[in-house]
Amino acid sequence: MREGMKHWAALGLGGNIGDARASMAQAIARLDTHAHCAIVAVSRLYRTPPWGKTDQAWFFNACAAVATNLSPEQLLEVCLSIERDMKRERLERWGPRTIDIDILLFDDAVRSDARLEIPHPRMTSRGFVLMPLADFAPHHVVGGRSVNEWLADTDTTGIEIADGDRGWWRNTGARNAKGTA
Ligand code: A4P
Ligand code: MG
Repeated sequence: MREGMKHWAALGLGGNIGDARASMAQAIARLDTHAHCAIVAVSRLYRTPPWGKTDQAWFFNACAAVATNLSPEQLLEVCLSIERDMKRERLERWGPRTIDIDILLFDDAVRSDARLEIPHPRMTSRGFVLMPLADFAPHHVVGGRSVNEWLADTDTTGIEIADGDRGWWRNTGARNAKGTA
């Protein structure tokens, strides 16, 4: 954990419009260059069949861990502003999107209000969240069970590794984020 950054958060990223891989890389790079956040782990990059609304393009998904001294609300604001900058289209629930950034975990916080629910309410039933999260936090306990235990009970049919190099986000992301972080 970087000095002064006392909190740990896990984020889930996904997208299925345009160059979603580049958008996700850019989002992670922007978080890493933020004055109050530092990326401490990134999962492999996954290619996943659409969940919920199935008649849409496949997604790219990944997870990242961030060290931060922001509050959960402030971190959500940072994530939403990155989404806005990347012109995310919010047309329909569970529908196509350029980029979606969810806060999955924030330390051991449990909270549920209209604006922010932690742990993310649907994370323990989604293979596209649990598989990447298990790359760096397999033993983290959520709702009484480890990430690996939830994963063992989850349908992961069709999920593929698109890039097994955990540094997949560095090239495109760092270049694109320059001057915009
Ligand atoms: N919000 C509350 N809690 C949180 C949290 N923990 N993290 C609020 C982030 N935001 C949180 O979000 C609406 C509001 O939720 C935010 O403004 C915040 O105040 P949204 O992202 O606009 O809503 P949404 O994403 O359209 O709906 P929802 O239910 O969050 O969708 P999901 O759960 O994100 O699912 N299939 C595959 N394969 N891969 C995917 O990534 N994603 C979805 C979207 C569906 N199917 C998918 C994928
Ligand atoms: Mg969301």
